[in-house]
Amino acid sequence: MSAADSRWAALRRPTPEWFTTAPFGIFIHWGATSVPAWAEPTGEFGTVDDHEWFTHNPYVEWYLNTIRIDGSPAQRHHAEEFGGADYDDLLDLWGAERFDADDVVDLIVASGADYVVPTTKHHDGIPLWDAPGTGTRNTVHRGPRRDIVGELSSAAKARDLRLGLYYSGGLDWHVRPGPPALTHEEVHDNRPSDAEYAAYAYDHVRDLVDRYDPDILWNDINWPDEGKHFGDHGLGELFEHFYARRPDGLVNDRWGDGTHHDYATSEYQTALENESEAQWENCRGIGYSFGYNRLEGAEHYLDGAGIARHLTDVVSRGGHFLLNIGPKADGTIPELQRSALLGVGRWMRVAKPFLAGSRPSQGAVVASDGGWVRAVESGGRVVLFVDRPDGASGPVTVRGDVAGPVRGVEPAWGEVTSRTDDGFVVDLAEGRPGPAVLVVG
Ligand code: FUL
Repeated sequence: MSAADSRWAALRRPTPEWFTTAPFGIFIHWGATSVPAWAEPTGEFGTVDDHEWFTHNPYVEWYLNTIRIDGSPAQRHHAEEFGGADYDDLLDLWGAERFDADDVVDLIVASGADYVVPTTKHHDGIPLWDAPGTGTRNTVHRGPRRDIVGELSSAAKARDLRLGLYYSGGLDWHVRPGPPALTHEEVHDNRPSDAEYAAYAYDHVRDLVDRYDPDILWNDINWPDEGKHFGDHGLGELFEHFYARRPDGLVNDRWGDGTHHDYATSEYQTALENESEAQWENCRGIGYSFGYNRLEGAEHYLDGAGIARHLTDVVSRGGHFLLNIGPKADGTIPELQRSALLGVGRWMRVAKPFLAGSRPSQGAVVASDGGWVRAVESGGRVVLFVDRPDGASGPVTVRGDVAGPVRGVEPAWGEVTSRTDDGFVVDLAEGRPGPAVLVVG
C-alpha cells in the first residue's frame, strides 16, 4: 500500500450508531431552476439512453446544461418563456418569499425521516449560503436574500434531525461553463480539476463544516483531482477536520476513486452495484426530477404508499433511502409532495420501529395472487411487509420461512385469515397507508 493509500485507509471508521438506525432521509434540491421548474419527464434515471437523457433531461436542476443544447425542447422553452435570458436572471427572479424552514422541517419530521440533506451548491454553482469567494453570486446577496443553508440547518437541529449537506464538488458550470455535456462520459471528462478550483471547493466545504456542523458531507460527481491529497487544502485534510469536529459524521462515496467514503450511493436505477456495500443509500426524486418540475403530476409521482414500498424494499436489502423533495420558487412544498410525505409518515408511525436497526432477513418469502412481500429481521423476529404493487386491497398468499404465529401489527391494515403448512393468507384492507406489517413468531 502506498503512503497515500494508507492515509486514506486510516480514515476508515465504524459506522456511527445513529446512521445504522436511520433508514430514511429527505433530500432537498432547491435552486434558481425552481423558477422555470421545467423539464421533460422523460423517464427514471437508468432507463433512458445517454443521448436522449441529456437533450431531454428530466432533471430540472440540469436546466442550465439542457438549455445550452441546440435544438433541445428546453432551449425552446427558455427562449419562449424567458426570452433566452441570462441564467443568472433566474437567480434574481427566485423570491423564496414564503419559505419557512421550520415548516419544511416539521413536514420532514412528520414523514418519519431521521435526516435531511439540502443542496448547498448544485452544478449551476450558485451557493445557498454566503460562500467564500463567490462575491454577491449567492442567495444571501441576490434572489432570496437569505442564508437558506443556515435556516434549514438551525431548524433541523432544533427538531433533532441529523443534517447532511449536498455539495457539487465535481461540476460547477459557473467556474467551468464549457460546452454542454451530451453524455455521462463528457460530464466526467470535462469537469474542473485544477488546483484553483480545488482550493475554491475546499474553502466552500470547510466553511460549511465550520458554520453548520453537518453530520454528513454528501458530495456529488467527483472531487477536483488536484485537491485529492493530504496537504494544505487537500481533501484528506478536509476529512480529518470534519471528523475531528464530528466524530460521528459520515461522508458519501462521490469524491472519486482511490479516496475515501463511509457509505456507497445508488441513484434511481443506476450504480446498483454499490448496493452490495456494507452501508449504502439509494436516492431518487418523488417523480423523475430532483428539482421541482411543474410538468410532472400524480402520474409521475410516488404517493405515500409507493414511498413506503420503495423504502421497505431498500431497507430489506440493507440500505437507507434518501427521498428528494423540491420546493417551488416561493419556498412552499408542492402539494403532491407534501401529501406524499404526510402519507408515508402515517405509515412510518407504525412501521418505523421495525425498520430502524433491522437487518435483511435470511429466510425466503414469496407472495402470490399479485402480492408483494419484503422481510427484515428486527428485535430477533422476522417482520414481513405485505402489499400489492398498486396498493389494492384483498387477499394475498405468502409462503416461505414463516414458522410460528403471524400477527398483523396494525389489524386495520390487514389480517391473517388462514394458515397453511408453509404460509398464510392476509386480507389487505382498503385505505391503508402502505404495506401491512406482520410479525412472525
Ligand atoms: C446527480 C446530480 O447530477 C443530480 O442533479 C442530483 O443532484 C443527484 C442527487 O446527483 O448526480
